[in-house]
Amino acid sequence: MNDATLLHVKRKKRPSPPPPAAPIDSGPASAFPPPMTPPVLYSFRRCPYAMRARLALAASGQRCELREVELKRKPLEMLAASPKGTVPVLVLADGTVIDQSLDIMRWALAAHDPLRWLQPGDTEALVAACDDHFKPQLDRYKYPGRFADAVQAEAREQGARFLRELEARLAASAFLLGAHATLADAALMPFVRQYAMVEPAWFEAQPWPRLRAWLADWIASPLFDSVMRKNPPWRSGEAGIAFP
Ligand SMILES: N[C@@H](CCC(=O)N[C@@H](CS)C(=O)NCC(=O)O)C(=O)O
Repeated sequence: MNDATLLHVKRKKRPSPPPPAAPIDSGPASAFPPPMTPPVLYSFRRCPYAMRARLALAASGQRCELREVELKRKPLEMLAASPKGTVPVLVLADGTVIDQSLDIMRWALAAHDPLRWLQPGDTEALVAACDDHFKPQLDRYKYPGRFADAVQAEAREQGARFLRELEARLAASAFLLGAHATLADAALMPFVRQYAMVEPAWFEAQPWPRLRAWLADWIASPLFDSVMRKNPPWRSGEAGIAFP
């Protein structure tokens, strides 16, 4: 599958949806060759960090056992693997734990990168600007009532500064780092989406036509759709969901 298939849904016929996710069945004991144990992904559907990890895992075609987490009731198995208690967490078959979203993205894409998301460029700087500066402003902006109005207005403006930079990039090229989507687009998209959802009418009225189109294309893409399916919370002892 190439970029166009995944991202430009409006220009392409939407493929028929994949079959519903089913619990992983490792098959009969006699199966040959022996089935590979997929990595376990602890994830929370609405978490933007988990979304970016799922996007990269799906883009790479890396099969996982997805365990949907409730943040108020984190599984002990997840905390044993990663005591810091944030999602996403990926636990490989050999016990290796990867518990930073960006590292999960890089791990998946290093194994298989059919969409060529790993590209030289400003990826680190863009992701750091998003995670270290934009995200804290987004948190102040998105919780009405938790902060004073003036704090919220200032946070919206601080966030808007970052989005103006993204708009300028998208004026120069179709995606943040060039002519096709890369890890940077996938890593930032879930956060821009959250910002846009705080005050949709206000966001729509901003002079950011390219950013809006970029976001709309991502949201409409089969790839995004495939990582946003709803799954029941995982319970200890149960099989997770086959993902993607
Ligand atoms: N730096 C981490 C941040 C992950 C993160 O903060 N995830 C949030 C959810 S969006 C979380 O799990 N918070 C813990 C909690 O709310 O208890 C990463 O990139 O993976």
